[in-house]
Amino acid sequence: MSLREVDPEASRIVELEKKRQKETINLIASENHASRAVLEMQGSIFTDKYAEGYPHKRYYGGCENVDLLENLAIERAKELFHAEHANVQPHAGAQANMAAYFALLNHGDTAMGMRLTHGGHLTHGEKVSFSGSLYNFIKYGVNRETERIDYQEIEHLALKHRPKLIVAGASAYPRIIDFECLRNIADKADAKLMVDIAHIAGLVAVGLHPSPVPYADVITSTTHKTLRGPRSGFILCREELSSAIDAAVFPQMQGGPLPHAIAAKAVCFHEAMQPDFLEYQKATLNNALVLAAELQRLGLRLISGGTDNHLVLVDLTETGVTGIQAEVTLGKAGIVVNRDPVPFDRRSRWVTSGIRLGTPAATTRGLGPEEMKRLAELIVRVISNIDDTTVAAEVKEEVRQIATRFPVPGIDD
Ligand code: DSN
Repeated sequence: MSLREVDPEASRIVELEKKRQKETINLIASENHASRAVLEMQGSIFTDKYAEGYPHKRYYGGCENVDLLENLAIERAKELFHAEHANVQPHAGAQANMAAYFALLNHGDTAMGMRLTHGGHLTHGEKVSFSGSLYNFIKYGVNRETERIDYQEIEHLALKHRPKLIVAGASAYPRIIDFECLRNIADKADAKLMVDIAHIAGLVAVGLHPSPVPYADVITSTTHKTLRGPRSGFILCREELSSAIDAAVFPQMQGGPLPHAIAAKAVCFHEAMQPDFLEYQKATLNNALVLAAELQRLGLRLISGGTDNHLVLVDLTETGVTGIQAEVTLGKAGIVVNRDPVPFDRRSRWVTSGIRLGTPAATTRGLGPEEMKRLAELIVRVISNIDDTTVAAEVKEEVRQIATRFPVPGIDD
């Protein structure tokens, strides 16, 4: 029986979500639209299987096909990123990071990570996360003038605090990260280097962002952002750390893996090795550049003055509009974004002074530079008329007209 027949109430919510996705434009930098093939695999009968352990070393019978799929995903991840070892079992990015810490640190050890308010991530040592309560994280950030990562500060802090691990990578940082420089700092401080490429994995896979693989001891990632796969995570590492990483993922951190998600990751890595994936990533970058230039031309201030990657961080301080107001009102106008703190933000993390805009999802649907320019104009129009519900309604109708010209993979194909 179909979902509609079994559960009309839940099915109706799926239809509402399809309508929302089709009629709005998604500029959330950490989201994307997975292909029908990825969705099909994630909804496949591998959902039914338990497979604790690793290929050919399982705690359950009947794993011969899961073994084939997990090995396929592992080999593809290694090939895509030129890595020595891959673990494709983490359920998501936070779990990948937790396993990496379990493998590299003891409770109470000192590590370093980027401040959330400067673009870092909860699991890079924020107090409200397991990472900040289990470990002694020293935080680094961006330079107040350049709004770029302050590598001198990192070196100074690393030599002062002698962390066992330096964590790099970000959720809201629009610039290239210098992994070679971080490796040199880690070596001087006798620390290991971990890089979380959750946001930039798709760009790294095709060489449009320098790869951390030659420099980092461990690399963690999600698969659903620029990489455009299922909602999940994975870890890459040097061979010498493979046993420690594998043991940290299972049995230390997780129980049974999600074979349907591993299967969908295999498809995602395959798609990322196809020539059109490079073209997609180039278009994502170009769209971000166009969006950034147009927003600036129209008077908005961008953190660090622009972007080198798939995202733009807008500082709304001078407009008097808060991040939460912008997120809510743009949402009413059909432009889906998320609020974000800007470096040295005076507002709370709930309210914030910024919004983060990303182009991966819109580019997947085929929106190009012309649409980015128009979106920038519409964003500025909404922000300049933040209390005017008529403006939001007018913009919503125009956004709906633009959005419905561009099919959503998995819905319209
Ligand atoms: N929540 C993700 C993001 O939006 O960047 C990171 O985990």
